[in-house]
Amino acid sequence: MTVVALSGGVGGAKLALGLYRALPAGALRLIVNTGDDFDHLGLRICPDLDTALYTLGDLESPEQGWGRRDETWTMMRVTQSLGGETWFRLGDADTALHVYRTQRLRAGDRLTSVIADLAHRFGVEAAILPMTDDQVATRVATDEGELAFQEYFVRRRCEPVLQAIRFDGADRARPTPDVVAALSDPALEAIVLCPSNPYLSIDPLLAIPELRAALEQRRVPLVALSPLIGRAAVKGPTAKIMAELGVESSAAAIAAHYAGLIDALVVDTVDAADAARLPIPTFSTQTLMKTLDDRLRLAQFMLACVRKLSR
Ligand code: FO1
Repeated sequence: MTVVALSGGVGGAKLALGLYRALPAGALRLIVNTGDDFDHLGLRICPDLDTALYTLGDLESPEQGWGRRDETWTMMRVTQSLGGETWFRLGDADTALHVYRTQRLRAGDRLTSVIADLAHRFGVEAAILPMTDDQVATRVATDEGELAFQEYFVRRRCEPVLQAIRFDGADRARPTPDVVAALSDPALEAIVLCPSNPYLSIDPLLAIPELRAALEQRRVPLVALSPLIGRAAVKGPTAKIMAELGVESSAAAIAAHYAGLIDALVVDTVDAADAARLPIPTFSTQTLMKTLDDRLRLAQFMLACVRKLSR
């Protein structure tokens, strides 16, 4: 039995960890957004992939969710003293991973095989799959002009008013053979949309034509977990972005955003009444993931919902 989950960064990785712990070794195939990836200080940075690697490898920084725990910051401190850029915080151990990956990519290795080797090194018994090995770059149109994703998200802390989002290269990008294989695996029993920001982190995945088509041609249920609890996002700028996009920050808006794609939506109990009125099956439970047990329980709940839909 296998399960495919689609994820972006920190929020999605929480559910991914729950699924990882809930499933047998090797059963989870995590398809991860690469639209946030960028070249910085001469290094190829892949934030959502690294958050997945560190989180499933039990190496992530619990305070931040991204980067590594027990980090040291000599490289950043000396970079600062040299007048280099330090707005994107790179710890020393994290930087070693970026140097290693950049070297491998420059040698011609596919991102997918570099990530697979790193997952193996970190003892991760799940497939962590870049959505594509091609170049896709999320770019954000704002009242200050168009910004590259990390410029907007980290350097400007999402302060500019967001007007539109585009995924440069997505229309030409191909899903990797590993992603296509995971979605056509006869042992596949469920597809889960993790609670990453739909507009910034899940949409890049859905913008790759053959990936979206593979999802639409699925023979198993596809269930999404809403990233909102009530009118607020659990973490990050989702509610602000939805307001700026003119979208009501509600479970109904999430269901509408994924309309035609998902078979069911899981919402928090505070949204159960709203969700009951939605045109698709909905399930409600406590969706705030504070502890590891929260992550495991929510993952088990999502898989139980899939079983109900599969009957
Ligand atoms: N996010 C921040 O808000 N500030 C940072 O300095 C930062 C550094 C960073 C370094 C490596 C990495 O893998 C992720 C990092 N992130 C940082 C998070 C990252 O920008 C976001 O997690 C994703 O791009 C959005 O999901």
